[in-house]
Amino acid sequence: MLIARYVCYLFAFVVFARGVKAQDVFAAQRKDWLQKAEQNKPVLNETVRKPTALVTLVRDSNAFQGWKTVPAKPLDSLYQQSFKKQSGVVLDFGDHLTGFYSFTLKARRGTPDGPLRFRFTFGEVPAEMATPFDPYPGSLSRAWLQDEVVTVMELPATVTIPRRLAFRYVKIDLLGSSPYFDFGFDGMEARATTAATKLPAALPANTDPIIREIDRVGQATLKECMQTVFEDGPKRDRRLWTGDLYLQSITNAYSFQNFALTRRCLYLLAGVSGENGYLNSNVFETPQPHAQVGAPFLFEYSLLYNAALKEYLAATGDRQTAMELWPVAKKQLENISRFLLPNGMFDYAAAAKAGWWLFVDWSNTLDKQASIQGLCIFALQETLALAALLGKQNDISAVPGLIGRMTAAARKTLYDKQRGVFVSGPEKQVSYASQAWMILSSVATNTEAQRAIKNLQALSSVVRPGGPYLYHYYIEAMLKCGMQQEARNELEKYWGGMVKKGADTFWEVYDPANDFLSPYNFYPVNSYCHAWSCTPVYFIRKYANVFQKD
Ligand code: RAM
Repeated sequence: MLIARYVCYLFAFVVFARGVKAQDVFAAQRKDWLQKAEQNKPVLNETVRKPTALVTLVRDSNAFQGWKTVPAKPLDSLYQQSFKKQSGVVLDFGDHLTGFYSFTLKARRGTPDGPLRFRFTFGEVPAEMATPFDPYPGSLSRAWLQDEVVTVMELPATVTIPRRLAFRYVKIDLLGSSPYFDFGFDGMEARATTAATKLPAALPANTDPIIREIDRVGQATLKECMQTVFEDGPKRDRRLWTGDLYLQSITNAYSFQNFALTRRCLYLLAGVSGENGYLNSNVFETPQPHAQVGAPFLFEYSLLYNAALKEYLAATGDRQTAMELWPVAKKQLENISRFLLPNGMFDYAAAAKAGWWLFVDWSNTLDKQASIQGLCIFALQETLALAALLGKQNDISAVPGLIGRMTAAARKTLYDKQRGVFVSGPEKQVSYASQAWMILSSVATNTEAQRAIKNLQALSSVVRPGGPYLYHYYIEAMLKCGMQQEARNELEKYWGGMVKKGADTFWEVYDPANDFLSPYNFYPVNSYCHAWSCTPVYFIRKYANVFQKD
């Protein structure tokens, strides 16, 4: 009797447990969303690119990361002479490219009697050609670094390196050859790919030259990241991240306008959302779209999806897509209430303790309380705007009240009236991040906002932005509160700083005071063509009256 009862309990438990597991919030829609993602996959535009010069790497303490290139011999000398004495040569393709590299070898003298072996090292910036990769101290896979050993068994041969590469420079070292025959290169090229085809309009002739340069490099950055998704970086991590998508898609709307690509990314992220309905921070495309198992939930990225969807709808008027994805956006908001304290503050410490990733910026010292509070309010406002465009306000009728409560709590807890800045955390830390998000969420009035930004310059222990991602929001905040000239100055100083240091594409990490900064403990593994750095194009074109006048 007793045993029968236990068996019964066990059965009930198994059914319950399976029932819980089987409860996939978007089970009914997933297949369709992934199909739509597939239908919107772009056919990549291909261009054949050839090297333009042979260059020499030169140490220069004034150059970015201490290395620059200077013209060496004419390109022909590579092809017209034996390669045996040219090992270590560096070729310049003239500009950043993303694609597949091929080379052709021919025998020059004697009979090829043994294999040849080379190391090709591809780099986005000169220092990647000059910095030894081993012993590798980095925290991400060593294999992201683009050095490839290739063995060629027979000549003549044309070989394509299977891995897609992102580079401007390639160094070729000879690792093995036979003394009984001579050989040389007979040609090389790269098949460059991008999903950006339509060219953005030219800027007016009287646009300041530095703005023009920033716009050109920004466009190149976005173009290179536009592959079969908006990648974060074509060298690394080569995948779609929600936070990067938001910035890329708003920039795309003001430049290349490949809206099918944005649509694809929105569907992809929805299609691989967790069974709980919450979005993953990033997606891999092959062999089947999938998320990274066990990756931490990146809270604010899931919320920024809503902003991306709203901006997509506003730019395209594509109601059908927005309607289909509306349930995803609505679902993400649930997480805000999960750690909401009765006083209206989001309990960021509890969320972090529960394993959520609160990113905001690459910074070890930043306190994220104010930023996350601001991000939540911003996302609520953006979702409300999306609902208004779709006539779905009734679906989220509690949101206006929640915005009010969280705003009031932020003002009470985070605003230091005396010092005229927003503070964050138990130490009442002052940072660029906190001011930016308090402004973007409209917690600050315009007067308070302007005062806070000005005070940042005067205060001594302020946590500065760690990279271009936060710089974007800082500039957007200044534009929002009426500091147009200051926003332009900061954009010119920061992104113009990269241009002056020779950037062909904008970088993932940039600290004007430290060229060697890396979140991954090894600067060559940083990405030097990075999604979240492309947004000057958005600023310059959206706020034409600020940036396009001389
Ligand atoms: C890195 C990438 C990516 C970013 C995440 C948070 O892996 O730089 O762009 O979104 O971090």
